[in-house]
Amino acid sequence: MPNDGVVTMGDNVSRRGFLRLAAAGAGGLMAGALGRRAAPSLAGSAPDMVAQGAPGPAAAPVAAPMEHGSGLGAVGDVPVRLPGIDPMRYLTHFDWGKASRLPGGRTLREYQLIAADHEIEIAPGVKFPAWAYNAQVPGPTLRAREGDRLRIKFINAGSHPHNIHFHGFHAAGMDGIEPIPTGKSFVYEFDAEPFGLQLYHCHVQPLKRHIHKGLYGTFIIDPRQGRKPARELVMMMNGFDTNFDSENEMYAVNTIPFYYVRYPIPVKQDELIRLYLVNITEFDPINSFHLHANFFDVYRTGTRLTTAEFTDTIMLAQGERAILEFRYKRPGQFMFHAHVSEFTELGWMGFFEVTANGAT
Ligand SMILES: [Cu+2]
Repeated sequence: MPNDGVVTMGDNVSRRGFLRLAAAGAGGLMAGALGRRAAPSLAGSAPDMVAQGAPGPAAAPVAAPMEHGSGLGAVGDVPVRLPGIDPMRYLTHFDWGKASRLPGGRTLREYQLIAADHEIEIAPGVKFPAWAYNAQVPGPTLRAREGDRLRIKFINAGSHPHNIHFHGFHAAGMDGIEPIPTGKSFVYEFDAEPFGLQLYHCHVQPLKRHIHKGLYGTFIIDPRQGRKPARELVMMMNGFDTNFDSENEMYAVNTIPFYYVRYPIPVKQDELIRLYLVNITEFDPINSFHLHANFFDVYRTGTRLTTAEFTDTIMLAQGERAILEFRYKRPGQFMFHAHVSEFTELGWMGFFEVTANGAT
């Protein structure tokens, strides 16, 4: 095995094995749990799989010791700014489109989404041959206000037919189920309704393949009257089947496993946090979110302004969304993670770093 940290697809190394090795290097906390499933071989996988690397035992990158002292966060850094998967940027970056006024005063918002093949690195040495909108996974978070007119130009620059299916109200011809061939484009146009936390994704068959390869994004329609000022964050719960055996080897929010363990999300004590939570995880029927040392108000799909649920754990099926609102009463580091324990151990975990009031 080469000791440059990369092996080829011919080597019998699995992603689970990779994480197990890395976790063992980081203190072994998760080693037992990670080894529960039999390690599938990479040999004989899907034909479009590119060479995927995984570090050998001697070369396994090990997470630096963290203040949490737990040894969590088994994988090292990946160059997130290069492949369009910067999880910190994704949290707060909204694409409002190019706005203009229509006759009569309504706002027209114009967006452009280009589907293309992009290799992304989701853990050190682990390359995933993604299909991505605008070269990022997830795609950009589109944002509009209730009643705006939306015009989305879709260009298929990928190697397969793709399209965009938007959740929401629209005409049958705008439903995004017709495949758009490679090299072609299509303009989707509809009104922004209903308000809420919506979703868009490719709807070409086989659907699970087109979605899990990375063609999905969030689509927020603000109510006309707006929402209370808050620190707004977007979290897309996703997973990656890196050896194409129809089972995820890694889980995350916002693509990179354990990213927010290594880089906790900064928030302030007492400030209102509004979390736009979406589950796009393929192959597993549910995903979930659990917040430590706190509870949150739930606004399912964000389509009502009143909450009917106050809890610390929420379960979402694939495609389901919820807006969660909460505040931290105390400073410190607080964990959040899937309450499906296996997902947690395979990457879906993070921390909020709550700064005390008055602290700089
Ligand atoms: Cu597609």
